[in-house]
Amino acid sequence: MTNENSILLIGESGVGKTHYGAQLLKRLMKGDGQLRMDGAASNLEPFEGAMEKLNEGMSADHTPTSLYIDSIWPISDSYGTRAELVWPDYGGEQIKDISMTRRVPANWGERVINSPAWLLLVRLQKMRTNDDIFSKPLNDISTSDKENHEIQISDQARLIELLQVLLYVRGAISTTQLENPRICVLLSCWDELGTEVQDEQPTVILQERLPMFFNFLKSTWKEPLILGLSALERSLTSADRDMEYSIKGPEQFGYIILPDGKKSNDLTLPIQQLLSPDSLEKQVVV
Ligand SMILES: Nc1nc2c(ncn2[C@@H]2O[C@H](COP(=O)(O)OP(=O)(O)OP(=O)(O)O)[C@@H](O)[C@H]2O)c(=O)[nH]1
Ligand SMILES: [Mg+2]
Repeated sequence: MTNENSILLIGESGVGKTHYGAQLLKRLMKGDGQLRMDGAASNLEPFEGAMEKLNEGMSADHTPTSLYIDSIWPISDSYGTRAELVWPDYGGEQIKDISMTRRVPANWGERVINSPAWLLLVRLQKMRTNDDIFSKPLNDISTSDKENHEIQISDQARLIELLQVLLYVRGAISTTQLENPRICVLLSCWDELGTEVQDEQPTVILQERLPMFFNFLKSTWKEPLILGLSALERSLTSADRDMEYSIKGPEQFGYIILPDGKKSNDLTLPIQQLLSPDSLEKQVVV
């Protein structure tokens, strides 16, 4: 099987991979976005449970750490182009392990090398930004807890480390900016960011919140795509049902934030962009 339409979905635990997968699957089946399901999908197990929970207005569980399943979705776009999308679900600890140990298991190595497009999910609410001279007087930083000072790299540095490890494995070391693999950074759980950022451009928010990572991304890739994602549109819990959600149906919820800050409720857009770049202008007009 060729990998030309596989997406390497990269995201640590809790960034929203499974919920996005489940919502995306629902949209593809409903078929009112840029991409739709065109044939029988296989290996849907990881998402079935999550879709059931969402139907009830509840959130789904954490994916078991060691699980890795490639789900295969035959899709087509509005121009009739067909593709087989390989969409994985896995326990996000596998990603954290790669950046912490700097070891890439053989099966991950293969995926990293073969996939034409990387989709990195980053949940800003979960990223800790360390104090530096801009947020705290230098005195406070240098005198704090010298004794049991545990050296830990910052979350931003860990993300950069991760991408560098993956690029190294792929052999994509270059003095010019990369065109391949294509990359899209999806700022997930956008609804958590509060109302003051709702109309901001995802690029601006990423630059503000994770400046070092943003600069790495911009200097490494020629055209990194940065979008916002709220797969659920609001927080759900695993204990209480959100009645409005279950009455209206989860497919009425969720949105993408486009580069210009506008909302689109077509959750298939990032995939469509990664599989056929150059078409965002066409999309935005729609
Ligand atoms: N507010 C809000 N919460 C979300 C959204 N998407 C997912 N969540 C919540 O975020 C948590 C983690 O989402 P998952 O999809 O399970 O994350 P994951 O990346 O699959 O995590 P692992 O399975 O541990 O790798 C869940 O409690 C979801 O309810 C969203 O768009 N908005
Ligand atoms: Mg999961």
